[in-house]
Amino acid sequence: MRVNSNTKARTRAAAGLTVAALAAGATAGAGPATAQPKAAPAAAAAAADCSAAYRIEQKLSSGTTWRMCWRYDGKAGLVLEKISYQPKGEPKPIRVLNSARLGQIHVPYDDGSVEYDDLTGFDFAQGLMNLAPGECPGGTIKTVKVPDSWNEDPNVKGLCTTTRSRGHAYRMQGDTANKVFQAQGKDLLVYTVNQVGWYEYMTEWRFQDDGTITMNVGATGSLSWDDYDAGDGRGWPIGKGASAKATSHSHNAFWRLDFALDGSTKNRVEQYDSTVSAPTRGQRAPTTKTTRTKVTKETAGDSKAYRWWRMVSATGKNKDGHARSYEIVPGVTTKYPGRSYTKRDLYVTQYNKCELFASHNPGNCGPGAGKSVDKWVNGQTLTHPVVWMNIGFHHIARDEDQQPMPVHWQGFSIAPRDVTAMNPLTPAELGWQNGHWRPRR
Ligand SMILES: [Cu+2]
Repeated sequence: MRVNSNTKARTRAAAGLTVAALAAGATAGAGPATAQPKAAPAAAAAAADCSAAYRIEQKLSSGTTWRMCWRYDGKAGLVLEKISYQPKGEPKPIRVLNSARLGQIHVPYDDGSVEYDDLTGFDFAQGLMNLAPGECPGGTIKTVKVPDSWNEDPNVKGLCTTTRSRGHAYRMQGDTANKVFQAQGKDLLVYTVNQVGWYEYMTEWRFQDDGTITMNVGATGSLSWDDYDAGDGRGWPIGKGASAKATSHSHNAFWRLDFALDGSTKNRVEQYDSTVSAPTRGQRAPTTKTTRTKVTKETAGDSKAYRWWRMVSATGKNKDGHARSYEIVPGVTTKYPGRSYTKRDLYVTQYNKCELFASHNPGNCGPGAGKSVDKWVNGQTLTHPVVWMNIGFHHIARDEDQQPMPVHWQGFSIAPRDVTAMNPLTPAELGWQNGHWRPRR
């Protein structure tokens, strides 16, 4: 049976946690037989950087193969490493990331009563939940050995890898014979569920057949039953009348991405901004000008309209001779200004193996190094940039949040820019339409 050994953890919810843990344990024990792991593909051995048990390799029906290794960290939970992308027509896998993981989930309550650093302080990793086969439709549930487990048996059937359709990848009316080119996109999904107090967090990684990677945290489970004492403007009435107000709070999620485009960590960082100007004499319409700023030193940045960033490969070019890159596509965020580390949307730091969590970093990274990502932005030249993305969600509860609470998602994407010379899903018939093409008659 699971018992929360961290007596400092969430004292206000501790009693509830025990009940929830009991219920979860009972459910898992009584569940149907678990999914059988599939045999590892034989071809994977050649490209393997990890043993079969820690390898994820998926060739999607559209021809794109994703490969990676996974491990499970005692604080960060799921860590994906050595992630590579190989669309059809590419002779070998293209490395994208050395490492991709959560960097923190920071949860401050609006009444100032409490705030949580869920990964470093509240046993997020130890809260890994067993998944029933139905929670991983069409996929494989891998067994994870949880470090510092609360259980007698530290093994949890907790890592799902599966595939999912995402609707149209593209559609185009051909210019002859009423031909329609269309494809349905396919994604590899990799996810875990981690319980922290009354909440259950889904950590989902989506690897699309077009090279895009989307990472999301979904919060579900239950509202914290003990946080119903908010004053005016700090909560929302839940249940009959207005006697009980669930306390509003924020979920500030951080991801830490260590890029290695084409296998090199010496990626360059660029920021792009566009300005729109009113028409001048002789112009029929407003004009838009886009400028590039090279980011050569550690930086803290803010998302805004007409701004984006990209990581550019130090070595790799596509078949058109363009440098390969991955663009950072920020998701919807409510930035929480209450702490120094949540004040900015994006941080880029020089790699340091000790700098692993955006706040409450457990490691001692040297004298005066500080414990949070904002402190690590201190002017170092970027030769091995690490990207930290901060996506916040302000949760004002609603009646529909009970019971269970519907999953609310927050996250962002990275999308390929010039990794391939054309759409990686281009059908053979259209392969000649690259660049300034003209219709063939
Ligand atoms: Cu919430």
